[in-house]
Parts: sequence; structure tokens; C-alpha cells
Amino acid sequence: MGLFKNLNFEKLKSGLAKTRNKIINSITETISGKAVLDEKTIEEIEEILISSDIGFETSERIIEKSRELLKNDKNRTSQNIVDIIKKELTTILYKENSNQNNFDKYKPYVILIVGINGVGKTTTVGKLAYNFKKSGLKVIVGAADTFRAAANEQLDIWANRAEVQIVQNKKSSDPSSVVFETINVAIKENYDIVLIDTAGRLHNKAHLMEELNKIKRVIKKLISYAPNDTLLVIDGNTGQNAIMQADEFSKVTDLTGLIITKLDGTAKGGIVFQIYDKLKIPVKYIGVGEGIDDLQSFEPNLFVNAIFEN
Ligand SMILES: Nc1nc2c(ncn2[C@@H]2O[C@H](COP(=O)(O)OP(=O)(O)OP(=O)(O)O)[C@@H](O)[C@H]2O)c(=O)[nH]1
Ligand SMILES: [Mg+2]
Repeated sequence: MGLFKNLNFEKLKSGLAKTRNKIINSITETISGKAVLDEKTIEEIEEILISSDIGFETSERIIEKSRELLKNDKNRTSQNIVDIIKKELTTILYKENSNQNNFDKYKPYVILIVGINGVGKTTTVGKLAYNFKKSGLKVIVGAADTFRAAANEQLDIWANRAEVQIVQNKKSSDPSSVVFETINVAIKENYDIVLIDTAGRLHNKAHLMEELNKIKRVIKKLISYAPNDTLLVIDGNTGQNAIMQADEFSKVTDLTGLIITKLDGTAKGGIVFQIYDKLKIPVKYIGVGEGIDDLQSFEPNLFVNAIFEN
């Protein structure tokens, strides 16, 4: 059973165009024509990094590191500083790179998708289902968003597009009962992957957060090792607030990874570095468009290259 890897460098590059423009093009403009970098230029670069949502502390550290390495004038060339920034950003992403899934060890492999309202959970479930199906796996999705009336219909459309099975219970207002049914079908009918879509919930609403734990308990009752993954979906446009969302969800449930969506529409893609640096939770997938094929596996090197390469 193979882990799906959806990687398309050109699509990633075009998806990250706004972020690239914000980070690298600004830096390139600042240093262009300067054979040797003075202190003022380095400070300007620091400001660019901070304003790209990489985060204050992370940016400070990168600049400190740069200063250290650029001690003598011979090294203070424009290309050198770009190389250093690139290397530092890559290192941040590799520090927490536990992007190993054991899809082949667990059957069914259960993935619970959580997050606040409107971040792209349902869309991402559709995209994931499509990718897993395409890589030859038997996929079932559970419509556990019983909160919004149109949620069932929306997931149904995605399940059709991805050509996978869906379990929904239009009469029940209890997400746990839909989850129970989905897992049961998955066990009986030998599914490889179970994807559970949940309702958007604000992290400061205690009863909604508690509901997540109930869903998890129900899953565990049927399959003791599951859920294998609890993935928090974050809208890439969110900026600083993304850190808070991840913090709050972590308090009530063990997150195994993040999915950052809508990176195509934002210049704030630098948030991925801040998230890694502060939260130490790996990013598993990123969304770079609304289409079914617009979810990519997160590969640190590729991500950094897509931002740096013109
Ligand atoms: N541009 C872009 N749009 C996206 C991406 N992912 C999701 N969207 C859009 O974001 C909007 C919300 O997506 P949903 O999947 O409904 O979000 P949700 O988290 O399920 O929303 P609730 O269930 O209401 O909490 C839709 O218009 C999606 O098309 C992405 O990677 N890029
Ligand atoms: Mg939804």
C-alpha cells in the first residue's frame, strides 16, 4: 500500500507566487547592485522577513546567524545572504520532519480532520480522498459535520468527484454516531483509509472542543489504535492567529499534523516557517488552489525552492 505523494513543482511555484514576491523579490530588490552588504541593508532584510509572517523571533535568529557568518567583508555578498536565509529556513522545516505515515501498517488507517470554521476542511477531505483513491487505496469518508445543513451535500459532491464511498446520516445531529457508522462500515468492508470531516469549531467554545474528544473516544472503542492522524487545517491567510489556533486545539486533542490551505491566495506563506519554529508540529499537506488536484504533500526542500526560485 503506497503513501500518496502529490508533488508538482510548477504548480507549487505558481501557488506560492505571492509569498515569493513578498519574501524573495523584496530581498533581491533591497540587495541588488550592492556588492557588499552594509548594516542598514541587513536591517532592511530583517524587516522584510518579519513582515512576511515568518515571525519576529525566527527572523531575528536568521539575521543573527547571517551576521555571524558574514563577519568579514569578503563574505558579505548579496548572494551569500540569500543562500544563508534559504539554508536557515530549510533547517527550520527539517527540525521537525516526522512526515512518516504508516499507511501500510494499519487497516483501516483513520484520519480525523479538525479546524475552525471555513478554513477548508471539507475541500481538503475531498482532495485527500481523491489522492488516496488515485494511489490505489480503498477510501471512505464520514460526514461528521452535523452542524451545518449544507455540509452533507458539500461532502457528497466531493466524494462523487473523488469517486469514493461516503457515510452520512442526515437525520442525526450527533457527529459521533456518524463516525461510529463510518468506522463500522470501514472495518466490515475492508477499507484502507477513513477520512472524517468535522464541523468548524471555535477553539474557545469548550463544549465544541469536548465534542472532538467524544468523537475520538467513539473511534477508539471500535479501533484501539485509531485515529492514526488528527490533522488540524489552518487557513494560510490567517497569519499570527494560526499559532493560537494550533495551540488551543493541541490543548484538547493530540494533533499529529497540520494542513495549511489557501497558500495560493496569500503573501503570508512565511507563516509555515513560524508554525514549524513555534509549534513543532509537522505540516503534512498544503493547499494551493480550489481544485481536486490542488493539494500537495509537504516537502520542505521543495517548498523552500519554490519560494526562492524565480
Ligand atoms: N484558493 C483556495 N481556496 C481553498 C483552498 N482550500 C479550500 N478553499 C476554499 O475555502 C472555502 C471554504 O472551504 P470548506 O472546505 O468549505 O471549509 P470548511 O473548513 O469545511 O468550512 P466549515 O465546514 O464551514 O467550517 C471554499 O470556498 C474552498 O473552495 C485552497 O487551498 N486554495
Ligand atoms: Mg466543512
